[in-house]
Amino acid sequence: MARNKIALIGSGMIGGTLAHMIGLKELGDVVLFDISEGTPQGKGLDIAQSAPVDGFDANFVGANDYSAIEGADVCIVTAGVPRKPGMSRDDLLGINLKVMEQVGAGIKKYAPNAFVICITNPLDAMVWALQKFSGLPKSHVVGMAGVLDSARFRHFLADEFKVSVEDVTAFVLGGHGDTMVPLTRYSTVAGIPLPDLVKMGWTSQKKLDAIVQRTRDGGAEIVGLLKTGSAYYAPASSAIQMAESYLKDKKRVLPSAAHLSGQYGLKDIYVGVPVVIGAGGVERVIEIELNKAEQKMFDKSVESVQGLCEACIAIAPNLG
Ligand code: A3D
Repeated sequence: MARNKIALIGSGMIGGTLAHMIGLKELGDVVLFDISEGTPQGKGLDIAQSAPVDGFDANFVGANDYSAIEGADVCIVTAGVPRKPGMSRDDLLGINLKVMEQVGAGIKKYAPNAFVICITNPLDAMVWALQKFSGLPKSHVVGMAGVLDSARFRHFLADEFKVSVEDVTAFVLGGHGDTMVPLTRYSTVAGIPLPDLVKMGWTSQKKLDAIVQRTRDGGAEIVGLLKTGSAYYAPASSAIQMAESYLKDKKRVLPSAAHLSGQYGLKDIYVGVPVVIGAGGVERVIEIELNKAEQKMFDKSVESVQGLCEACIAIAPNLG
């Protein structure tokens, strides 16, 4: 059986990390694509030279022409620009929307059967635009944010409780931005919901609130430290988990920016919700019940995503 072909559209910090992880996990052959000449070729060669040391078999091809992604099973899109300190994700909209138009055309022409995972920010608006520009089925275009936001939440919680990250599950809903909704009621340590852990004296409500806020600001904290760009290790790991669930038909339940067509009372919008990812792409959107306070936070988050989509339409009226 031939190996899977995974195309990485954008070979910057996340793209390079993705390529390395795909090799280490032997998920398939990799095409690194970028407009920057030499970058994808150089990274591909460097990673290929690590293969004999780490003992994995995969081909790594660097390219500046979309024809190289022909027939890809999965495309992971990071093309565009990341944030610098002081910038919000939304400040990237104008530049990255144009990039999505090119990427969408490239995927439409050469990899129309792929499962596409978008990472480019502002995430919820970019994945929405990418689906429209590419014309691929909505089940096959999804955005990565929830796995990362949940992972950040899990890390902070495990640190606070002094337990293994493996025993902490966390749920984050809504758009990938300052309005994201970490759901404490659905987040647990070995099945025990966080509000119960507060009652049990494991932590205080005040500390939990601070962790929720730190999760919301998780991306900005790293941008502030790095100064030259944004996070890339955890974003790459998160996208790999989604790709693996598709390629191996694992049917993982993962929070992802998915297209809604009536679920949660919303239409034609991408926003973070729990979904099942398997060989059919996004096979199911899971609708969970929200209490009043959660619904209010979710509505606010959705409103901000809608605002970004309207800003996209103002730039590219064909998206409307
Ligand atoms: P970076 O290292 O700058 O890589 C981006 C790459 O895209 C560069 O190599 C560029 O040359 C390339 N590029 C620019 N324009 C084009 C184009 N038209 N076609 C093809 N390639 C192009 O950034 P990064 O890898 O750190 O981040 C990539 C994106 O992911 C940014 O938009 C970040 O904001 C975003 N990001 C999202 C998350 C989420 O959780 C959603 C997390 C972290 C970063």
